Amino acid sequence: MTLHRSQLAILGGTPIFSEKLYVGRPNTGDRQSFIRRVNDALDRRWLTNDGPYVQEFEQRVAQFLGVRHCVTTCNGTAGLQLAIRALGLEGEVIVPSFTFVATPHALQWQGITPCFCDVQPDGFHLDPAAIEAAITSKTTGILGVHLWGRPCEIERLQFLAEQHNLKLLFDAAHAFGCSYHGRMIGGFGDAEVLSFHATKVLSTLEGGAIATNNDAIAREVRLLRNFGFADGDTIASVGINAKMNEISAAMGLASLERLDAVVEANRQNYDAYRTGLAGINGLRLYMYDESETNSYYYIVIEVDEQRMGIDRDTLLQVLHAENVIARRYFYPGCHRVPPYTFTKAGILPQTERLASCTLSLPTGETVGAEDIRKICQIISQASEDAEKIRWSLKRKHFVRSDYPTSICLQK
Ligand code: T4K
Repeated sequence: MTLHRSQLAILGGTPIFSEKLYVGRPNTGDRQSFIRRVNDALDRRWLTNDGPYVQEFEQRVAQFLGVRHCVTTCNGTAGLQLAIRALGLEGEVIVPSFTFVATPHALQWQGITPCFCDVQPDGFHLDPAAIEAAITSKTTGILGVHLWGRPCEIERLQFLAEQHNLKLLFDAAHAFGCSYHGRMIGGFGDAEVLSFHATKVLSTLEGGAIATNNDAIAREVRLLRNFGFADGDTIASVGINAKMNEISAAMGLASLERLDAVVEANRQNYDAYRTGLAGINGLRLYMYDESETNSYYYIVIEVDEQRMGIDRDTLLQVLHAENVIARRYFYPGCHRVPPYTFTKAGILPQTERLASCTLSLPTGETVGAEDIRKICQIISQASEDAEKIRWSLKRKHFVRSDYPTSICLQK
């Protein structure tokens, strides 16, 4: 199907997709094996509290990651909270602002101040130079984020942590199935925290895990996730309830069984986007490092308004009008949202730049090559029609806000 210029929905045409296409549409695993396990769990009447599917899932994930311990949790945020507690973090912890708000929330929730640091000038991970400048006498750790499945500069962060006697924790919510220098993410730093939320490449509906090679940390997070119970009667620490249940673990196992197929679908989608977006002036698709193992799960573009003729937010409106529900992950940057606005504005230039020009596009098993061809056509068309779109939006805004409804004749 060819998209004609006059057909862009934002200019009055019919949306090219009749149903909404989402970023983060869940991959649902092997349905038969999920349902079989749900029935087993119901028959067994063991539904949570370290059940057999949770144990099997933990073993399989640990094996897959090549780590000594995988301790599952009810979600990734709780995993971060437990890991932060088990590492004994306090005072200030250095963290990027360009991340999902769960990262600083997990610190702030425990009375620890997230100390927002800018990301590298040419990338989207914590900038080691900025970290070094941000370390104070109150700093106890660095919390790096492997954003969009791309690993941080782990070696440099490790070096800084050792040099300044800081703990090193990674938010690996996006990075299941990705490697750094050939080793799977999960085994770096003092611990790494994964998310298995429904929108992630590996899903347990809601869920997460702490992966670590440190026996003491693993033991502590196991206690913390179960009220601090060391055994039936002994309470060893002030824990919470952050346990994964059997239905989630059943989904995790079913999801692991389909992981290769999901990654292959993601890879094909990434290739289709590369082809479809090539040659659009001012548009950059963030590439994967092919020398590493990737899940290819995040399709992120950067819009250069000057060269493309259209800004990111207008492109977002164009896509939404076509039922392509692209997302501005992670706008506007955590330092720009309450309760974190105490951070001085303007001191994180690269974060602010990224927050204003990046867009995440739909991918995953529910998105096909033909869908991607159309999405790329819309983006290309938006660039060509930028002037028309701008005028159309200005006119709509002007008509809506500046005139009484009775004389609103234009659409
Ligand atoms: N650290 C980082 C770096 C993270 O990105 C996250 C979570 C965490 C930590 C915390 O991990 P968890 O505690 O969540 O395990 C979504 C996810 O809920 C969240 O897990 C994820 N990151 C974040 C990046 O995205 P929202 O607020 O954007 O969710 P929502 O409801 O807008 O849905 C996202 C998209 O997925 C939409 O396009 C709709 C689609 N969707 C969603 C669900 C739940 C579906 O199509 N079906 C579904 O069932 O946070």
